[in-house]
Amino acid sequence: MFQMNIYKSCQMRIQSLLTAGRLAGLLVLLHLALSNYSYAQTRGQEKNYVTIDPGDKETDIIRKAATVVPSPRQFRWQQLELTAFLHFGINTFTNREWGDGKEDISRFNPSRLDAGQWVRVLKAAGFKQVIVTAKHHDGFCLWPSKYTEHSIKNTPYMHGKGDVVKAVADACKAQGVGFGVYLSPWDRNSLFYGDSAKYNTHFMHQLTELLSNYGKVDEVWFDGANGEGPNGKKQVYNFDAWYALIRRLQPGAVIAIMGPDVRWVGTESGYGRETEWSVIPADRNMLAKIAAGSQQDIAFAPVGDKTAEDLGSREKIRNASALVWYPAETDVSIRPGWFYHPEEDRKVKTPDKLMDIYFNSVGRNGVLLLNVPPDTNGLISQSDVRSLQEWKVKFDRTFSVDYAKGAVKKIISPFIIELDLKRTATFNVLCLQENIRSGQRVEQFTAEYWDGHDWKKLATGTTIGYKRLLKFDAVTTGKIRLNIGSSRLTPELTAIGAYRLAE
Ligand code: FUL
Repeated sequence: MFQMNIYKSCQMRIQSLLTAGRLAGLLVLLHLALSNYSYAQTRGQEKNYVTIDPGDKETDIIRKAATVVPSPRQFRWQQLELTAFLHFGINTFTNREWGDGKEDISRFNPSRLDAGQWVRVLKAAGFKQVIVTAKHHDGFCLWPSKYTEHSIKNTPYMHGKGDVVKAVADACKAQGVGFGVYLSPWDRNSLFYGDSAKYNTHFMHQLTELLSNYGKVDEVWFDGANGEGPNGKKQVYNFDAWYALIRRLQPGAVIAIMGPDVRWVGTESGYGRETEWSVIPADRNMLAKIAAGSQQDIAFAPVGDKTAEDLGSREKIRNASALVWYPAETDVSIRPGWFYHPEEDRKVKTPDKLMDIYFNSVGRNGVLLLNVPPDTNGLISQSDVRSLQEWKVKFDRTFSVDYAKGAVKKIISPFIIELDLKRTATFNVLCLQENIRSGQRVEQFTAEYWDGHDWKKLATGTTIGYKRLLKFDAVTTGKIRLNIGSSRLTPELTAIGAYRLAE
């Protein structure tokens, strides 16, 4: 059952038990993870980080990189594929993107707020987890925090008795959707901000409220904005203390962006990297601290520019002192802005654009975090609902028929697999997945099809990771071949699927 869940997203699973290669040491064939999942779990170092020893040669480093695996919470998160952001707050009512913390919060009064509708719309569109902006940079709290007056408790909404964080948390629980909170470290309202120790304590109080009073929290999202405090004082965030608190109160939650579990992909366009490694260089000193037990289980310390073109190739990891599993989250808004603005009703991303974003985020080894901001009524507006619905129809039509399902697989060599579809089919999408519970390994591949006389190129690529989607001009064929040109260790694929993009 569990295995079914893991691999459900690509309908075709390589079912044959071609696991002769289980015998370690043998240079084996493509491991087919459905059959050797438990094996993969018990072998290797099973950590989401590894240190590089001074004597390690490049081959040792590559092998180490190939066996770094996601933590259970990272793995759960990766499988969600689609997560959503709900930017909602005082900015919704002032029609701004960034409030300055001086807003008149009596303007916050959604007339028909229905968090059930938010979650329903998103769930129907395929989203598995939602993150609400409990507090944005303006400091306005969507829950009745005891630690500030700048909160929903002092607005006309429900005569101060409203709690939007609770409404979202309850709707998520009722509908079986994951729940997360965005708590902006930058707070332009708090008088403590800039007085580092005081503000850090204040922030811990707010985090404690959010992590204690709303049931299970699956993701905590921090951005890196760090503006000046009053009088030009610089606020230094005590991230370590915040992480420890989150691990204590909500051990299952991934901590994203300014956090140890999930990395910002580096743009807000919705388009991830062509080559996306989930294993990247880390700071050895930081890892040493983890090992010492001061921050059990917090492996955070990636180094370098997160927007760079290449984060984890051989070139990048060659001189690393440590490596960490730190996967990419691709955040983008369905509209130009993060908050709702009526003038953007006609600028909502089209279903085709959303599909393209899916291919270039989830299909590039990332998780999509799509922002869908509720309007001043407190509802997701019709323009957004329509676009999401139409996208979902296309999505289902595209991925409901896997032309490679039931194909006969032939292992030609350790790095070549051939699929005989047993009929001819016309398709223009390939879906490849690696068994990331063993590590991310594939560095280069070419997919081909048999045109009746010869093998012809379909697509080439570098990384696969959790999922790689490839689009090409439609072909009609009875056979597909996958050539792994380069892999850090024996590749383990969990899926090869062939689909036709819906018109
Ligand atoms: C950024 C913020 O400054 C934006 O307003 C938005 O919330 C985005 C998701 O994160 O850091």
